[in-house]
Amino acid sequence: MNPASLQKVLVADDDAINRQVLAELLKPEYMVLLAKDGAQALDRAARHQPDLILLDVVMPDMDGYEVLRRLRADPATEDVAVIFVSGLDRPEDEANGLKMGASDYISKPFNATVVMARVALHLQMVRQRRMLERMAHVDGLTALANRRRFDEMYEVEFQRARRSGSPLSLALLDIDSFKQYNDHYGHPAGDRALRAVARTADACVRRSGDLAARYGGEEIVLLMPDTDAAQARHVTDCVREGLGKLAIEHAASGVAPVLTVSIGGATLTGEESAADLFAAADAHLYQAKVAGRDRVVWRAPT
Ligand code: GH3
Ligand code: MG
Ligand code: MG
Repeated sequence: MNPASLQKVLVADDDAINRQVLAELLKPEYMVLLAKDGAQALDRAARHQPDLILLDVVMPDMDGYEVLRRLRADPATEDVAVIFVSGLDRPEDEANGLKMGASDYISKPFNATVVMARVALHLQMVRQRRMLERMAHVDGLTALANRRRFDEMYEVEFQRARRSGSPLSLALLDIDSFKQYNDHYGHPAGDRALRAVARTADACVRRSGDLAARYGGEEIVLLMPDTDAAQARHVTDCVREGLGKLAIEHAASGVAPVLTVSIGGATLTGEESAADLFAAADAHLYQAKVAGRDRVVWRAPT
C-alpha cells in the first residue's frame, strides 16, 4: 500500500520497551508515531493528525487522562480516536477511561493479537466516520458540495473576510429555460445537463478556499474568498465560455440554440451582512434573467 494512504497511529507511553513492542507490532500495517510523555503526545497529535492514539494512562508529569482532556479541548485534535493502554486494570479504571471519551481500554500486559484486532476495528470506524462526514457534505447528483456545506463555509468565509478586510465574492448561477429542457429532452437528459454545468463550474473555481456548491434545483453558487469583483468575473466568464464550448443542444430554449446560464454576482464591499451579500447576488441574478438571460450581472447600478 502507498505509505501516504496508511493510517497513522500514535503510541504514547513513557516506557521505552512498551513503545517499542507496540511499534514493532503496528509497523507492518500502519504508519507509527511515538511519544514518550504527555507533552510530546499532544505536540505530535496536533502536528501529525493521527487517526488513532494508543495512550498510556500512568505517565509522569501529565497522565493519560489529562492528555485526553487536552486533546478534546483542542479543535485540531478533538475528534481523534483514543485507546487507553494501562496497567490499571480495575473495572473502575476502565469505566472511567471510557467515560472520559476514550474509544476503548486495553489492560497491560496486553495480548498482541487482541491489540491488533482492536486497533483495526477502531481504525475501520474512523474511516467509516470520515466517509459519512464527507457524504453529508456532497450533493448526490452533481458531486458538488451541497447546500449544507455551502451554508457552513459561507459563514466561515464571511467572518474571515470581515476580520481581515479581504474581498469575498459570491456568484449565483441558474440554468436558463431548464424547465423547457426537461420537458423537451426528458428528466434524465436534464440530470446529465445539470451534471455537465456542475463540472464546468467546478473546473473554474480552482483556488484553495473556492467552493462550487449546488444551492438547490438547477442553481449553483460559487463562493470565492480573497477574490475581488474583477477576479470573480474571470471565474464566471470561465463558466460561460466552458459551457459555450460544450454546446449542449437546447432546441426549446428561446434564449439560444444551446444550454445557457444566467449569473448574478456580488462582492463584499462595506458593512453589509452575509444575508445582504447573498441577497445582492440573488437580485443581480434576477436582473440577468430579466435582461434576457445568458449573461452575468455584477454590482450593476440599481
Ligand atoms: P429560467 O430561465 O427563468 O431560469 O427558467 P427555468 O425553466 O430554468 O426555471 P424554473 O425555476 O421555472 O424551472 C427550473 C427547472 O429546473 C424545473 C425543475 O424541474 C428543473 N430541475 C431542478 N432540479 C433538477 C434536477 O435535479 N434534475 C432535473 N433534470 N431538473 C431539475
Ligand atoms: Mg433556471
Ligand atoms: Mg431556478
